[in-house]
Amino acid sequence: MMGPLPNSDRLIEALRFKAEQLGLELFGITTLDTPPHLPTYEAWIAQGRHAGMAYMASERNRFLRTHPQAILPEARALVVVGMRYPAPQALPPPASRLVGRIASYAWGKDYHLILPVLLQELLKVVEEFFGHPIPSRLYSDTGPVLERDFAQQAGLGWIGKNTCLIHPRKGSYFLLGEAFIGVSLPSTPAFSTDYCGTCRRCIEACPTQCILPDRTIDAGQCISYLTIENKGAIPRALRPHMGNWVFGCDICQMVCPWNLRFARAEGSTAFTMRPEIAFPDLTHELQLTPKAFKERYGDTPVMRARRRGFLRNLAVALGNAADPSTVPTLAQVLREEPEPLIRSHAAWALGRIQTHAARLALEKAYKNEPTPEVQMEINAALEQIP
Ligand code: B12
Ligand code: SF4
Ligand code: SF4
Repeated sequence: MMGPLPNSDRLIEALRFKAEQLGLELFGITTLDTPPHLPTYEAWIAQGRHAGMAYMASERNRFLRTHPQAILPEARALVVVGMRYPAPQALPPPASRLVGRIASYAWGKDYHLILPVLLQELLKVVEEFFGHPIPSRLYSDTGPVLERDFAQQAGLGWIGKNTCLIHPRKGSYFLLGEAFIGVSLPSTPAFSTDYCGTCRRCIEACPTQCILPDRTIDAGQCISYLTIENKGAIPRALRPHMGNWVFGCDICQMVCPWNLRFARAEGSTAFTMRPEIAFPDLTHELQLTPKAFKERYGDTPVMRARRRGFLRNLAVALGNAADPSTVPTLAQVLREEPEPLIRSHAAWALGRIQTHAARLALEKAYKNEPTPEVQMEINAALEQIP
């Protein structure tokens, strides 16, 4: 364990400079004290707002979020960084109604793979300064850490009503990462101003009205949760609100004045943009084989939904488009797709289309359907068709 540092200002400037070079536009340092809004997290868990993300409520998770020092006993400081991703408006949506929409943080290589590598590079500055290895632990959405609270403590921005960390001249399209390090460093000043003021745009724009008054989200209702973290069926009542979002949701950030003013079309230099995945062709991708899904999304965050969850989301988006031209594809998926979860949501989509052909497809599929849950969805869909 290292004691307080001589020349720490010089080290911090060198770290800030290196962070910029690596494309980490937000940088700060804070202590390993219990995060100030821990009670907000505890209340969120107690109210079951974490929905199916059971890991968020485990004993271990709650203990480590409360006692960050226990994550790495040698740690004496926390370096927090932010990597910019492209604004969702960077790419204009195609004219076709039959495309889905992927949240823009996922338009490239998975940040879980990028940020730890950049943090490792950044820490070389500390090791070079001391001339020997320094104990460290790196996270980016990969551990039991209240990342936004620490980012605000390290001065990276404030937490908006949409619960995102927002920088007053750069907006909120940032992914966060942290390095617990075994040396004491002076903290950068915490960010103490709340620039939301009387604005409520995010609250009003949220399609499922899941933004709560205490700057938390009712995750079980959030499109981001429903399309990424939720592993089972999407509640029927919420499906119509999802529009064409098939992985994540950017609405509460897209309407934020701080993004409208300051977001940039391009992400950090470290963000490898893949424009071709932003607006998936719904009928084409609903037929992706496991191999084709992996080839297309293998190194992107979309893998988190797996093929099963992603194709489920595509079916919901097709139901919301309700275009009769998609009946043959949906009917084929309902007959031939091995995964019951996808068949269920394809049945719902057919029920939304409401044509004679959609009814016939549902009736025909019902006869050969082996899974009771899918049969129930088919019945519910048939009830929707007058
Ligand atoms: C679980 C989770 C989700 C869940 C729940 C989101 C939520 N808001 O709770 C779901 C799946 C819905 C989700 C969605 C998204 N997520 Co997410 N998610 C997480 C995760 C793993 C934990 C968040 C958490 O602990 N939630 C519980 C709540 C209670 O805590 P919190 O959100 O951190 O909120 C704190 C503040 O609000 C603070 N607070 C409360 N009141 C007040 C008042 C004031 C004045 C202040 C200053 C602070 C404050 O207290 C809370 C507890 O400390 C973090 C990574 C991590 N380990 O932190 C990423 C993380 C928050 N997600 C991230 C991203 C990018 C997203 C999406 C934008 C992805 C997308 N496009 O679909 C959306 C955004 C939705 C939204 N508006 O939040 C980024 C956010 C970056 C940023 N700029 O803020 C993170 C930090 C991942 C990362 N490493 O970059 N996410
Ligand atoms: S990500 Fe979408 S659904 Fe979730 S809170 Fe924001 S606007 Fe609402
Ligand atoms: S839209 Fe308005 S209220 Fe919501 S986070 Fe942005 S500034 Fe705050």
